[in-house]
Amino acid sequence: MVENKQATEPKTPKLADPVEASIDPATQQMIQRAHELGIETAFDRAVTLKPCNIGNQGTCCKNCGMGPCRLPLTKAGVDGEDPRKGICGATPNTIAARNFIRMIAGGAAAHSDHGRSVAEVFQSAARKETDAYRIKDTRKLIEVAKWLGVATTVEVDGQTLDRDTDEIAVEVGEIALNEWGKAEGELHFLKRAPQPRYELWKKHGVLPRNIDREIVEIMHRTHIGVDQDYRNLIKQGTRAAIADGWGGSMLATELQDILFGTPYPLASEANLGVMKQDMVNIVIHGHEPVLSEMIVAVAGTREMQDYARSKGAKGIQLSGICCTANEILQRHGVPLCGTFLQQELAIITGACDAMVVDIQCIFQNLANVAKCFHTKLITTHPIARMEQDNVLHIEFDEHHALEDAKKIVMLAVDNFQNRRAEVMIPKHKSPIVAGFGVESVEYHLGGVFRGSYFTLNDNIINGRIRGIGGVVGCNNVRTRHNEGHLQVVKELIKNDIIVLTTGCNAIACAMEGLLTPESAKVFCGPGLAEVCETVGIPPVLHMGSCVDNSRILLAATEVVKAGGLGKDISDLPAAGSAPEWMSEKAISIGHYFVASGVYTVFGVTLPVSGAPVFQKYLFEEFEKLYGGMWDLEVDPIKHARKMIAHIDKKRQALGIDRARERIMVDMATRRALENA
Ligand code: XCC
Ligand code: SF4
Repeated sequence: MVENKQATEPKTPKLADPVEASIDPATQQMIQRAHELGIETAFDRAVTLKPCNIGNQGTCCKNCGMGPCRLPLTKAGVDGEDPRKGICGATPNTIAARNFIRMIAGGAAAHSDHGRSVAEVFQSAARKETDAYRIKDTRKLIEVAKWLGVATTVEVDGQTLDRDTDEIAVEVGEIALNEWGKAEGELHFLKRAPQPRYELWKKHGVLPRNIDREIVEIMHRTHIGVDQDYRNLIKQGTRAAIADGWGGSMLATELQDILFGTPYPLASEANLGVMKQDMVNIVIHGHEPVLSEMIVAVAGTREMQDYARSKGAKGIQLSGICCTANEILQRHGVPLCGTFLQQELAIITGACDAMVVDIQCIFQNLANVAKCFHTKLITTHPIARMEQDNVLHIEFDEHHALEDAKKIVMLAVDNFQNRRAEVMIPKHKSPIVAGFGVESVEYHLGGVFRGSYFTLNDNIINGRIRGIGGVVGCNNVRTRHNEGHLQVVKELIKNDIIVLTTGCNAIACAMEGLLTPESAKVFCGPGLAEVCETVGIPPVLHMGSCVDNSRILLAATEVVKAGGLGKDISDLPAAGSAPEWMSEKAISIGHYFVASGVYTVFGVTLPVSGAPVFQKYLFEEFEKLYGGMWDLEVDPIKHARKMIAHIDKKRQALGIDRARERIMVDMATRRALENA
């Protein structure tokens, strides 16, 4: 036996099947390329590293040194009383709820800390401590000032005059930063929600006091021997999630818009094919646009373009991965290089002269991949560094922002001539229109002179648009890359549901060509197609990065305010989805959607299945409490149909289900007339 074993050949590592791993041809091509070059990616690791079945169920607790206590739910399930307990007696519900809200804490912390960084830069800009940043959108500054309780006018000799915007900005900065740690009161932006929603939160005792406190309290409550009632635990999870969506994330979005400009629709391109063989490729990856804004500014200068030419390149091509990509796309039209799961592949093209990363969703394996090429991998944020020694760290500081950005761009340009022979950039890319937001939806659907949400509401009421789907979130290597995203979105628009998208779902839709007005004719039901063609918008509206899910909350609020569709977000014919989620941030987003009254379906898996009572609480009881609830559906078509069924349920409750039937007849009749 022993001899036999020695005689066997060393095992070749199992590799991912490119076609099974992704539906995107560029991604398939690059996975194949990685195999040829002997480079391992996340797709390969997913084949050999199986997920833990107990963690997957949410029932592994390692919150103290007596554990980890693992309480798997067997296939047979539990009949009668559940005998499972940790050493301390914690039930599966307690354990799953603790784990779940710790995920919310992680996600809310990530979004909100990003918001805090932006607020700090905002403060420096307002105080004029930096030349690199200044207030760009004063209209939005005034609007946000009002929500933060900052006076925008002054009384002088009995006359009301506009207050100096510099003064307003300083005060906005101070009050905004205070939202993270103020000792009293509640978050200012909560009042932006429809009033019944605010009152409901108040009634349930989940109005967040300040952002940091709600996150800290989760860590306290989930410590051994504190909160041991899943209902009370998730209540704090709700409070922290609201502090994310209507607090940290919303502040990030609003302050970024004021500093860098509110996005308006613009054209660009998406997928690995945006990289250029004969240009210096700088790929920007992460989430915070504070640095990438500067790189965009610097890379576009005559000086840097000339410098690139002096090194034999035709110029500098910027592109982005993950949400930093979405940020610089929506404000500058910088093309999208790819989604979360394409980050390693961008380097494997051999044409990435520098990958610049900030925070969140950055694979540590990028360093190992970069080692196989000439690529400079540059970390820039003090809280996000890598242990590998081929990684450069150029710490970015808003006080010398332009210098830092210039250093990075020059490093990339200098590296162009170190490229080796093995460049292979996939040809695939799609044209896109991105940069939608609360303001531009109003503009497009209402027109210049009567910008409002009435037109959107009219079209929902008359049934041309059946409802609204918010489809967002990550890629997850446990499911075929982009397949869930695209099947869900296509099924929705086919059924006349307009889709608002952010994050990696937005990038997936971009790569598929769904972000063009022309796609309406190809993929949409007749009602939605007609609306899109009339106003010239895509059926899938790119609303930005993951913190910009706050735009979806505010757009939903505008729809409520425009009238005719109920009094609260939970009355709207709308549903949320994250078909390929993976990050803790997605859990926080999912939960603030639910707490805001939205039925929200996740794909892949949800770490609550090992605690059926807690799961039922989230999936069913929550609807009675908040009007929104969680669901899990792995099959993308069923996933979309569940959303559609919910939307139809809401249409019926509003009494507008009949209208939709009529409009369909009308359309057919009209078509017949037109053709006659
Ligand atoms: Fe990250 Fe924001 Fe998820 Fe994409 S969608 S994988 S969190 S980049 Ni936010
Ligand atoms: Fe086990 Fe309880 Fe400790 Fe968790 S807190 S590891 S369930 S003893």
